[in-house]
Amino acid sequence: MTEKKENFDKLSSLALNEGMAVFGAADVTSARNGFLIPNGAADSLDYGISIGYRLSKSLLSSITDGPNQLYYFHYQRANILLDQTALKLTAFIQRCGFNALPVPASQVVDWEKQLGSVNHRQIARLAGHGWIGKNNLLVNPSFGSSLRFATILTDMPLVTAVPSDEICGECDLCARACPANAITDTEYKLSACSDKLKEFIKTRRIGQMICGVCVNVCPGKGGK
Ligand code: B12
Ligand code: SF4
Ligand code: SF4
Repeated sequence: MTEKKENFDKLSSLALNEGMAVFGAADVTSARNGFLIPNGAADSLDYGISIGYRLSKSLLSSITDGPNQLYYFHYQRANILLDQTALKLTAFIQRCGFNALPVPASQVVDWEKQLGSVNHRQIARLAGHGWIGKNNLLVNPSFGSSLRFATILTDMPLVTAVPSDEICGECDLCARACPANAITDTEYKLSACSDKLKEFIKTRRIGQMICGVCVNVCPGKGGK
Protein backbone atom coordinates (compact mmCIF):
# COMPACT_ATOMS: atom_id res chain seq x y z
CA MET A 1 0.00 0.00 0.00
CA THR A 2 1.26 3.50 -0.76
CA GLU A 3 1.97 5.98 2.02
CA LYS A 4 -0.87 8.22 0.80
CA LYS A 5 -3.39 5.38 0.90
CA GLU A 6 -2.19 4.20 4.31
CA ASN A 7 -2.55 7.71 5.78
CA PHE A 8 -5.98 8.07 4.17
CA ASP A 9 -7.24 4.77 5.55
CA LYS A 10 -6.06 5.47 9.11
CA LEU A 11 -7.68 8.92 9.19
CA SER A 12 -10.82 7.66 7.52
CA SER A 13 -11.42 4.91 10.07
CA LEU A 14 -10.75 7.36 12.91
CA ALA A 15 -13.35 9.78 11.51
CA LEU A 16 -15.96 7.12 10.80
CA ASN A 17 -15.51 5.70 14.32
CA GLU A 18 -16.26 9.16 15.71
CA GLY A 19 -19.65 9.16 13.95
CA MET A 20 -18.87 10.79 10.63
CA ALA A 21 -20.85 9.56 7.61
CA VAL A 22 -18.29 10.60 5.01
CA PHE A 23 -14.54 11.19 4.85
CA GLY A 24 -12.60 12.46 1.86
CA ALA A 25 -9.49 14.38 0.87
CA ALA A 26 -8.86 17.04 -1.77
CA ASP A 27 -5.99 18.89 -3.37
CA VAL A 28 -6.78 22.44 -2.17
CA THR A 29 -4.18 24.39 -4.12
CA SER A 30 -6.88 25.73 -6.48
CA ALA A 31 -9.01 26.92 -3.53
CA ARG A 32 -6.30 28.48 -1.40
CA ASN A 33 -6.67 32.10 -2.58
CA GLY A 34 -10.19 32.10 -1.08
CA PHE A 35 -8.96 31.11 2.39
CA LEU A 36 -9.19 33.74 5.12
CA ILE A 37 -6.36 32.39 7.26
CA PRO A 38 -3.95 34.95 8.75
CA ASN A 39 -0.19 35.11 8.23
CA GLY A 40 0.00 32.49 5.48
CA ALA A 41 -0.50 29.81 8.13
CA ALA A 42 -2.05 27.43 5.57
CA ASP A 43 0.26 28.21 2.66
CA SER A 44 2.12 24.90 2.86
CA LEU A 45 -0.96 22.80 3.60
CA ASP A 46 -1.93 21.36 0.21
CA TYR A 47 -4.50 18.81 1.35
CA GLY A 48 -8.00 19.42 2.67
CA ILE A 49 -9.75 16.70 4.61
CA SER A 50 -13.53 16.98 4.46
CA ILE A 51 -15.57 15.23 7.15
CA GLY A 52 -19.37 15.15 7.09
CA TYR A 53 -21.87 14.35 9.82
CA ARG A 54 -25.26 13.14 8.66
CA LEU A 55 -28.09 14.88 10.52
CA SER A 56 -30.93 12.68 11.77
CA LYS A 57 -33.37 11.98 8.94
CA SER A 58 -36.22 11.56 11.42
CA LEU A 59 -35.41 14.82 13.15
CA LEU A 60 -35.15 16.68 9.84
CA SER A 61 -38.59 15.36 8.91
CA SER A 62 -40.00 17.45 11.81
CA ILE A 63 -39.14 20.58 9.79
CA THR A 64 -41.97 21.87 7.61
CA ASP A 65 -41.79 25.61 6.92
CA GLY A 66 -38.82 26.66 9.06
CA PRO A 67 -36.62 25.77 12.06
CA ASN A 68 -37.83 24.34 15.38
CA GLN A 69 -36.15 24.03 18.79
CA LEU A 70 -35.30 20.36 18.24
CA TYR A 71 -33.41 21.16 15.02
CA TYR A 72 -31.63 24.09 16.68
CA PHE A 73 -30.24 21.80 19.41
CA HIS A 74 -29.28 19.08 16.91
CA TYR A 75 -27.52 21.64 14.69
CA GLN A 76 -25.46 22.90 17.66
CA ARG A 77 -24.47 19.40 18.81
CA ALA A 78 -23.55 18.32 15.28
CA ASN A 79 -21.20 21.30 15.06
CA ILE A 80 -19.59 20.32 18.37
CA LEU A 81 -19.06 16.72 17.20
CA LEU A 82 -17.57 17.92 13.91
CA ASP A 83 -15.20 20.27 15.73
CA GLN A 84 -14.16 17.57 18.21
CA THR A 85 -13.55 15.08 15.41
CA ALA A 86 -11.47 17.68 13.57
CA LEU A 87 -9.40 18.14 16.74
CA LYS A 88 -8.85 14.39 17.07
CA LEU A 89 -7.72 14.13 13.45
CA THR A 90 -5.41 17.11 14.02
CA ALA A 91 -3.91 15.41 17.09
CA PHE A 92 -3.33 12.19 15.12
CA ILE A 93 -1.73 14.00 12.17
CA GLN A 94 0.60 15.96 14.47
CA ARG A 95 1.60 12.78 16.32
CA CYS A 96 2.65 11.39 12.92
CA GLY A 97 4.97 14.38 12.46
CA PHE A 98 2.86 16.45 10.03
CA ASN A 99 0.98 19.76 10.33
CA ALA A 100 -2.78 20.22 10.51
CA LEU A 101 -5.15 23.17 10.84
CA PRO A 102 -8.77 22.43 11.83
CA VAL A 103 -11.41 24.80 10.39
CA PRO A 104 -14.51 25.10 12.62
CA ALA A 105 -17.85 23.81 11.34
CA SER A 106 -19.70 27.07 11.69
CA GLN A 107 -17.54 30.10 12.41
CA VAL A 108 -17.95 33.42 10.60
CA VAL A 109 -14.71 35.43 10.34
CA ASP A 110 -15.93 38.19 7.98
CA TRP A 111 -19.32 39.34 9.30
CA GLU A 112 -19.94 41.92 6.60
CA LYS A 113 -19.56 39.41 3.75
CA GLN A 114 -20.70 36.44 5.89
CA LEU A 115 -17.63 34.30 5.19
CA GLY A 116 -16.00 31.44 7.03
CA SER A 117 -12.21 31.08 6.87
CA VAL A 118 -12.58 28.13 4.45
CA ASN A 119 -15.67 27.29 2.38
CA HIS A 120 -16.59 23.76 3.54
CA ARG A 121 -18.95 23.22 0.59
CA GLN A 122 -16.16 23.90 -1.88
CA ILE A 123 -13.74 21.53 -0.12
CA ALA A 124 -16.45 18.86 0.24
CA ARG A 125 -17.07 19.04 -3.50
CA LEU A 126 -13.35 18.78 -4.27
CA ALA A 127 -13.12 15.84 -1.84
CA GLY A 128 -15.70 13.94 -3.89
CA HIS A 129 -18.68 14.18 -1.54
CA GLY A 130 -21.09 15.48 -4.17
CA TRP A 131 -22.13 18.57 -6.12
CA ILE A 132 -23.37 22.11 -5.38
CA GLY A 133 -27.15 21.94 -5.80
CA LYS A 134 -29.79 24.45 -6.76
CA ASN A 135 -30.17 25.10 -3.02
CA ASN A 136 -26.49 26.24 -2.95
CA LEU A 137 -25.72 23.37 -0.56
CA LEU A 138 -23.49 20.36 -1.06
CA VAL A 139 -25.70 17.54 -2.32
CA ASN A 140 -24.45 14.05 -1.58
CA PRO A 141 -25.80 11.27 -3.81
CA SER A 142 -26.78 9.10 -0.80
CA PHE A 143 -27.63 11.68 1.87
CA GLY A 144 -28.84 14.71 -0.07
CA SER A 145 -28.07 17.99 1.75
CA SER A 146 -28.29 16.49 5.23
CA LEU A 147 -24.51 16.46 5.77
CA ARG A 148 -22.80 19.13 7.87
CA PHE A 149 -19.09 19.59 7.33
CA ALA A 150 -15.75 20.54 8.82
CA THR A 151 -12.37 20.79 7.08
CA ILE A 152 -8.84 19.99 8.24
CA LEU A 153 -5.99 21.45 6.18
CA THR A 154 -2.82 19.39 6.29
CA ASP A 155 0.51 18.58 4.66
CA MET A 156 0.12 14.85 5.39
CA PRO A 157 0.17 13.16 1.95
CA LEU A 158 -3.26 11.70 1.15
CA VAL A 159 -5.07 10.11 -1.76
CA THR A 160 -7.27 12.84 -3.24
CA ALA A 161 -10.62 12.60 -4.99
CA VAL A 162 -11.88 13.63 -8.40
CA PRO A 163 -14.89 15.99 -7.96
CA SER A 164 -18.29 14.73 -9.09
CA ASP A 165 -19.77 16.12 -12.30
CA GLU A 166 -23.35 15.26 -11.33
CA ILE A 167 -26.05 17.95 -11.24
CA CYS A 168 -29.59 18.28 -9.87
CA GLY A 169 -31.26 17.82 -13.25
CA GLU A 170 -35.05 18.14 -13.32
CA CYS A 171 -35.54 18.13 -9.55
CA ASP A 172 -36.96 21.33 -8.03
CA LEU A 173 -38.08 20.17 -4.58
CA CYS A 174 -36.00 22.76 -2.72
CA ALA A 175 -37.24 25.61 -4.94
CA ARG A 176 -40.85 24.65 -4.27
CA ALA A 177 -40.32 24.25 -0.51
CA CYS A 178 -38.22 27.36 0.23
CA PRO A 179 -40.27 29.75 2.43
CA ALA A 180 -38.31 32.73 1.06
CA ASN A 181 -38.56 31.88 -2.65
CA ALA A 182 -34.78 32.17 -2.63
CA ILE A 183 -34.15 29.23 -5.00
CA THR A 184 -34.79 29.09 -8.73
CA ASP A 185 -33.52 26.76 -11.44
CA THR A 186 -30.58 29.05 -12.12
CA GLU A 187 -30.00 31.08 -8.96
CA TYR A 188 -29.76 31.08 -5.15
CA LYS A 189 -30.74 34.49 -3.74
CA LEU A 190 -28.63 35.03 -0.64
CA SER A 191 -30.42 38.19 0.55
CA ALA A 192 -33.89 36.60 0.40
CA CYS A 193 -32.63 33.56 2.32
CA SER A 194 -30.73 35.66 4.82
CA ASP A 195 -33.75 37.96 5.53
CA LYS A 196 -35.96 34.93 6.16
CA LEU A 197 -33.43 33.44 8.59
CA LYS A 198 -33.29 36.76 10.49
CA GLU A 199 -37.11 36.71 10.65
CA PHE A 200 -37.02 33.16 12.11
CA ILE A 201 -34.70 34.36 14.90
CA LYS A 202 -37.46 36.75 16.02
CA THR A 203 -40.58 34.73 15.30
CA ARG A 204 -39.37 31.28 16.39
CA ARG A 205 -36.99 32.25 19.20
CA ILE A 206 -34.07 30.48 17.47
CA GLY A 207 -30.64 31.76 18.55
CA GLN A 208 -28.89 31.45 15.20
CA MET A 209 -29.55 31.96 11.49
CA ILE A 210 -30.82 28.51 10.58
CA CYS A 211 -33.78 27.11 8.66
CA GLY A 212 -33.48 23.48 7.56
CA VAL A 213 -36.20 23.39 4.90
CA CYS A 214 -33.89 22.97 1.87
CA VAL A 215 -31.78 20.54 3.93
CA ASN A 216 -34.77 18.33 4.73
CA VAL A 217 -36.35 18.09 1.28
CA CYS A 218 -33.22 17.32 -0.74
CA PRO A 219 -33.25 13.65 -1.81
CA GLY A 220 -29.78 13.40 -3.33
CA LYS A 221 -29.18 11.25 -6.40
CA GLY A 222 -32.15 10.70 -8.61
CA GLY A 223 -33.99 13.84 -7.53
CA LYS A 224 -37.69 13.41 -6.81
C1 B12 B 1 -22.00 32.32 6.76
C2 B12 B 1 -22.77 31.06 6.48
C3 B12 B 1 -24.12 31.19 6.16
C4 B12 B 1 -24.80 32.52 5.77
C5 B12 B 1 -24.68 32.67 4.23
C6 B12 B 1 -23.38 33.23 3.80
C7 B12 B 1 -22.90 32.74 2.42
N1 B12 B 1 -22.58 33.64 1.54
O1 B12 B 1 -22.81 31.56 2.17
C8 B12 B 1 -26.28 32.24 6.13
C9 B12 B 1 -26.54 32.61 7.58
C10 B12 B 1 -27.33 32.94 5.26
C11 B12 B 1 -26.29 30.72 5.98
C12 B12 B 1 -27.41 29.99 5.71
C13 B12 B 1 -27.44 28.62 5.65
N2 B12 B 1 -26.44 27.76 5.96
CO1 B12 B 1 -24.63 28.31 6.28
N3 B12 B 1 -22.82 28.68 6.50
C14 B12 B 1 -22.15 29.80 6.56
C15 B12 B 1 -20.64 29.49 6.76
C16 B12 B 1 -20.29 29.66 8.23
C17 B12 B 1 -19.71 30.29 5.86
C18 B12 B 1 -20.17 30.31 4.39
C19 B12 B 1 -19.16 30.96 3.48
O2 B12 B 1 -18.02 31.24 3.81
N4 B12 B 1 -19.58 31.19 2.25
C20 B12 B 1 -18.70 31.75 1.25
C21 B12 B 1 -19.42 32.01 -0.04
C22 B12 B 1 -18.49 32.72 -1.04
O3 B12 B 1 -19.71 30.74 -0.52
P1 B12 B 1 -20.95 30.26 -1.33
O4 B12 B 1 -22.23 30.94 -1.13
O5 B12 B 1 -20.89 28.81 -1.03
O6 B12 B 1 -20.53 30.63 -2.83
C23 B12 B 1 -20.20 29.68 -3.71
C24 B12 B 1 -21.38 29.02 -4.37
O7 B12 B 1 -22.26 29.96 -4.91
C25 B12 B 1 -20.64 28.31 -5.42
N5 B12 B 1 -21.26 27.60 -6.47
C26 B12 B 1 -20.44 26.89 -7.23
N6 B12 B 1 -21.15 26.20 -8.08
C27 B12 B 1 -22.47 26.44 -7.88
C28 B12 B 1 -23.58 25.90 -8.50
C29 B12 B 1 -24.87 26.29 -8.11
C30 B12 B 1 -26.08 25.67 -8.77
C31 B12 B 1 -25.01 27.24 -7.05
C32 B12 B 1 -26.38 27.67 -6.62
C33 B12 B 1 -23.84 27.78 -6.44
C34 B12 B 1 -22.57 27.34 -6.86
O8 B12 B 1 -19.67 29.29 -5.89
C35 B12 B 1 -19.41 30.24 -4.85
C36 B12 B 1 -17.92 30.39 -4.58
O9 B12 B 1 -17.33 29.19 -4.14
C37 B12 B 1 -20.59 27.97 6.31
C38 B12 B 1 -19.46 27.18 6.97
C39 B12 B 1 -18.21 27.27 6.11
N7 B12 B 1 -17.12 27.68 6.69
O10 B12 B 1 -18.24 26.95 4.91
C40 B12 B 1 -22.01 27.49 6.66
C41 B12 B 1 -22.65 26.41 5.78
C42 B12 B 1 -22.43 26.76 4.33
N8 B12 B 1 -24.07 26.54 6.09
C43 B12 B 1 -24.70 25.44 6.02
C44 B12 B 1 -26.12 25.33 6.10
C45 B12 B 1 -26.72 23.95 6.18
C46 B12 B 1 -26.93 26.49 6.06
C47 B12 B 1 -28.47 26.58 6.09
C48 B12 B 1 -29.30 25.44 5.53
C49 B12 B 1 -28.98 26.93 7.51
C50 B12 B 1 -29.28 25.76 8.40
N9 B12 B 1 -28.27 25.19 9.02
O11 B12 B 1 -30.41 25.36 8.55
C51 B12 B 1 -28.68 27.87 5.26
C52 B12 B 1 -28.67 27.54 3.76
C53 B12 B 1 -28.40 28.67 2.86
C54 B12 B 1 -28.09 28.22 1.46
N10 B12 B 1 -29.10 27.66 0.77
O12 B12 B 1 -26.96 28.36 0.98
C55 B12 B 1 -23.78 24.24 5.82
C56 B12 B 1 -23.93 23.61 4.45
C57 B12 B 1 -23.90 22.11 4.43
C58 B12 B 1 -24.12 21.56 3.05
N11 B12 B 1 -24.59 20.31 3.00
O13 B12 B 1 -23.87 22.20 2.06
C59 B12 B 1 -22.35 24.89 6.08
C60 B12 B 1 -21.21 24.36 5.22
C61 B12 B 1 -22.02 24.67 7.57
C62 B12 B 1 -21.51 23.26 7.88
N12 B12 B 1 -20.62 23.14 8.83
O14 B12 B 1 -21.90 22.27 7.31
N13 B12 B 1 -25.04 30.19 6.13
S1 SF4 C 1 -32.68 28.80 0.82
FE1 SF4 C 1 -32.69 29.73 2.86
S2 SF4 C 1 -34.85 30.26 3.31
FE2 SF4 C 1 -34.83 28.85 1.55
S3 SF4 C 1 -35.15 26.83 2.47
FE3 SF4 C 1 -32.93 27.10 2.27
S4 SF4 C 1 -32.24 27.98 4.22
FE4 SF4 C 1 -34.52 28.20 4.14
S1 SF4 D 1 -33.79 19.30 -3.70
FE1 SF4 D 1 -33.40 18.59 -5.80
S2 SF4 D 1 -32.96 20.50 -6.94
FE2 SF4 D 1 -32.76 20.99 -4.78
S3 SF4 D 1 -30.59 20.72 -4.39
FE3 SF4 D 1 -31.59 18.78 -3.85
S4 SF4 D 1 -31.43 17.50 -5.72
FE4 SF4 D 1 -30.99 19.65 -6.29
